[in-house]
Amino acid sequence: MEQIVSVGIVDSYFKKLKENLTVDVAIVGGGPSGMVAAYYLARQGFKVSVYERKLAPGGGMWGGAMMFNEIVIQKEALPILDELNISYKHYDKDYYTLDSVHATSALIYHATQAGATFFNCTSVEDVVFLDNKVSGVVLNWAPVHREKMHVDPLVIMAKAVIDGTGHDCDIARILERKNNIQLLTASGKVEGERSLSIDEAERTTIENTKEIYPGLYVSGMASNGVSGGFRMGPIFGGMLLSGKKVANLIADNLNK
Ligand code: 48F
Repeated sequence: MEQIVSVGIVDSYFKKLKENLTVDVAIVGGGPSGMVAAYYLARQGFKVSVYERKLAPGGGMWGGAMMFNEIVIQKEALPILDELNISYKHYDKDYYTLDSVHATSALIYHATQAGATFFNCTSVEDVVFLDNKVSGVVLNWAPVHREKMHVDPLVIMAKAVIDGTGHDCDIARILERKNNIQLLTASGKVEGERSLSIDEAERTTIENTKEIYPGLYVSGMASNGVSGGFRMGPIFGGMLLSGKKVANLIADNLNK
């Protein structure tokens, strides 16, 4: 019995890892925008993997605002909630409230059910840079990073990479720092996030969702961080719509 359990886990984990050493789309960050992107891309038949450094995917969605576990969504994002069978209640004008635990777990369920493969406890520490294009991600265990252990990484090749790392915009920062390159932003660098301005931020999150360097796309809060947009607090419609937009952009480009 003891060996059946261990062999089953080791066999199935390494089969999964081996099958995902080359993917169509590598998504860094299992926040709401990354998971919505994973759902729409996997549903269209693309091979998608999501790397999340924490134990549980979900990013900033679980905790609502100051750990009051409710979030707000505006009406433009309702079609995504309806498609994913996520419940919401009308609150005021065009705004709705959702239980954040229900909504976050539903995003995880639908992304995995559509065929996306998640690797949790896994940090992306670099990108693969070939022929002036982002061509994959460089992985290590999140605890290796936390403990600052000197351990070399593994490489995943991908036709497209999404930086869905939220406020940190980790991957865009790694790319500009290590390769001294010009991103598709006003200064050619990561502009940095601005203070809170909800309506403006929700609009620009979607506007700033784009390919910022050949092979590297940004979604969610990372889009605003990279292009100098505002932050918005616990309203999540922009995150969901950004995830859908980046999935469509990548699908169009990969289908060309
Ligand atoms: O921050 P996060 O939830 O991303 P998002 O989709 O959503 C933003 C909102 O939660 C919120 C907001 C909306 O009102 O402003 O902040 O833009 O999730 C990002 C995920 O990326 C993981 C991190 O642990 C989090 O779960 N992450 C960050 N850097 C890395 C990473 C990395 N280098 N490797 C792997 N995962």
